[in-house]
Amino acid sequence: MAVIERINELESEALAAVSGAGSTGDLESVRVRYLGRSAELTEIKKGIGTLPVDERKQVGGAANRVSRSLEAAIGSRSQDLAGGEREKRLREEAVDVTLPGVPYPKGSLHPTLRIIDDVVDFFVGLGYRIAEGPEVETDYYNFTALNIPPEHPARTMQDTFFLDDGLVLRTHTSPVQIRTMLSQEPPVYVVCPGRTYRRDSDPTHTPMFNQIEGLAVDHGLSLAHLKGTLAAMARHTFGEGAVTRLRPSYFQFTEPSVEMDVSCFVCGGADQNCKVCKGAGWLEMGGAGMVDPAVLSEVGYDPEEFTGFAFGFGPDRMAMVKYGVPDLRLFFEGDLRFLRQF
Ligand code: FA5
Repeated sequence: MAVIERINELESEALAAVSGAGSTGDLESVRVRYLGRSAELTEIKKGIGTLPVDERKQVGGAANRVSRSLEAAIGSRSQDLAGGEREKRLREEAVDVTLPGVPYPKGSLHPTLRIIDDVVDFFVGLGYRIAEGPEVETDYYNFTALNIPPEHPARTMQDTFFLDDGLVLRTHTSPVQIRTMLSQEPPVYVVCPGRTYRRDSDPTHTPMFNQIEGLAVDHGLSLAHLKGTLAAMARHTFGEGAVTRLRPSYFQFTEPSVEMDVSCFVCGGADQNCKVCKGAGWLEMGGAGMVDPAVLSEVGYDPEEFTGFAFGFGPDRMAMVKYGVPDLRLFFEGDLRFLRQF
């Protein structure tokens, strides 16, 4: 019977095509061609109903047998191909972990940030909390609450950038002391790093600079606690040999007030020509003192019960002396040739 012969021919043709398929994509085309909706075999099956009754069974049987045989052949070929393709992909995508890596440029920490991290780490290690405040401050927090009333000559000690509506760019981080004390009861132990602004520009002054404020308020704190804390901080930041000294100074919000120096860690005071300390043997780090009772009263703390000490360092200056940088303005110019040296 011609139809049966054709079915057998289709089988051999299709089996040859299945073995010849080189990829799972090819195999799918073979499946569509021989078993798909408009494949010749499918058409034959659709036409079975029109055949004479005695042929229907034979043709149907042959067509079904060939369909099953093709499906089985396609299934097994498909597994072989998929396995082969996976192996090929794994081979192609294999990574040689023994090859050297591709180096990529790395940034480094800004020298000021290193000092800030170092100093803040030290105080956090002592149990201090980190506090922050806004860079645009009200006149009240920047001056008045710090015992510097309007018209007081002490205001001229800091060249202020005034904004509208009684706002200023904060000239120091000391307003964070006030914000902290107003938001909590003693004991207080905070360290407050942040950006500050003054109308200054020369090799050791920039209009934007950083400060690190510290404040401790508790029962029985004295100048001795301040001195010990500052000395330990200097040893941590500049090395075990660092020695500190306090000089009398004046701040409206501390009484007594001191200026803190650290021994020159380059020459220790032994070299008249030292580039870092210029032969002085000492480097200035910042101001400090015992919190003025007027400031404690302003924030509602009882100055009879509590005492406190506060300090404000200039980490840019500290970085300048630690890394021997002659001009502070270099820190803020963003020149990569400069920054890459650290
Ligand atoms: C103050 O700002 C006080 N608020 C510090 C203080 C805090 C005293 C708490 C007592 C208690 P002074 O103006 O000295 O103090 O500044 C402190 C440090 O900031 C200076 O020692 C210096 O390191 C740094 N500094 C000040 N002005 C500049 C500037 N224009 N550029 C870079 N650093 C500066």
